[in-house]
Amino acid sequence: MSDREKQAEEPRAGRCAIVGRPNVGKSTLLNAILGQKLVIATPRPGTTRSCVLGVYATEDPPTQIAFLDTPGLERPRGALGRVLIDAAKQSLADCDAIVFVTEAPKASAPAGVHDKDIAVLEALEAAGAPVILAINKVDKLKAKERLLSFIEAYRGAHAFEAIVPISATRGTNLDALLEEIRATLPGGLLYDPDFLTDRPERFFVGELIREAAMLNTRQEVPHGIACELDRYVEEDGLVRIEGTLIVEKQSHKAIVIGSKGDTIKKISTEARAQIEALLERKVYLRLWVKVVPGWTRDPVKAKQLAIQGEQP
Ligand SMILES: Nc1nc2c(ncn2[C@@H]2O[C@H](COP(=O)(O)OP(=O)(O)OP(=O)(O)O)[C@@H](O)[C@H]2O)c(=O)[nH]1
Ligand SMILES: [Mg+2]
Repeated sequence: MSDREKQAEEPRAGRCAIVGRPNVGKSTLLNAILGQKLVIATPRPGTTRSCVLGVYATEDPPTQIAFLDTPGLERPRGALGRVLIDAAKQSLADCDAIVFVTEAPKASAPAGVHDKDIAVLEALEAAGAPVILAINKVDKLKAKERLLSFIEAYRGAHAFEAIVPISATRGTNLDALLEEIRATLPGGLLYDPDFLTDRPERFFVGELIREAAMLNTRQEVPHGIACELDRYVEEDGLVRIEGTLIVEKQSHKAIVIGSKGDTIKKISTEARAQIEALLERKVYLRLWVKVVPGWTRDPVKAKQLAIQGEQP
């Protein structure tokens, strides 16, 4: 066996942050790599509010990649925006590799590096770890030849380890992306073989409730939704959960409840189905809605509510 072949089979492990501007598909990518739904993903920018670890492991060749899903990086808007950006930037410290996710260009987009990616790139330069560019959503690309000039523009903006066009929803090219990440990692293994995440089940329960609420509301309402769990007990083979959806305006509370309570009922039914799939147990779920006026603009409340469920 040549040295090169031996190196290719050596165990390798490390931490890899997944970063990029909001809505490019970071969380969808993590779920696709793990082959299961771990983190929430919605069509609304600003879905992810804190960094979540998800460990990808395979035996062939022995590899463990501790991915960190992060909130989208953008110019901060309001106190909540600052909390999200601080969390994403912190994830860049101590990582062995970075996957920078961007989106394939829309037909109407000007040529070159996306405006909002320029600021993300500045944060990555400061981090110093090798960066792999993943160009996501290539399934939506109509004019494939645009991809070549897009790649050229990004190549000129940073010395990427590799540039890999992918589709997280279709699973396209994820093996190639994993191979590129693996090549940047140090030797050895780090984690217990069945270690998946650093968060307790109840964190993901709160996230699934927030996801259902975000998916069933429109405009500025999803941005200001948070979820707190008031009760979480296991008894008689079922899990009893009571949670409060927090909104920032009285008018938003009316939207979340809906006429005759239709919307909150729908949110509750969808969240319960997702939670039952996660816990593999029957779930009793009761939801309340509370207004905390302007919480996304208050630095203390934004921090508290954005990191709900996080271990102290
Ligand atoms: N067509 C297509 N849509 C995708 C792909 N990957 C993600 N999406 C969609 O893009 C939207 C945003 O996905 P997320 O995974 O929540 O994006 P994110 O980057 O984590 O967003 P934030 O957490 O807000 O920063 C969702 O509607 C996804 O279904 C893809 O490969 N192709
Ligand atoms: Mg996300």
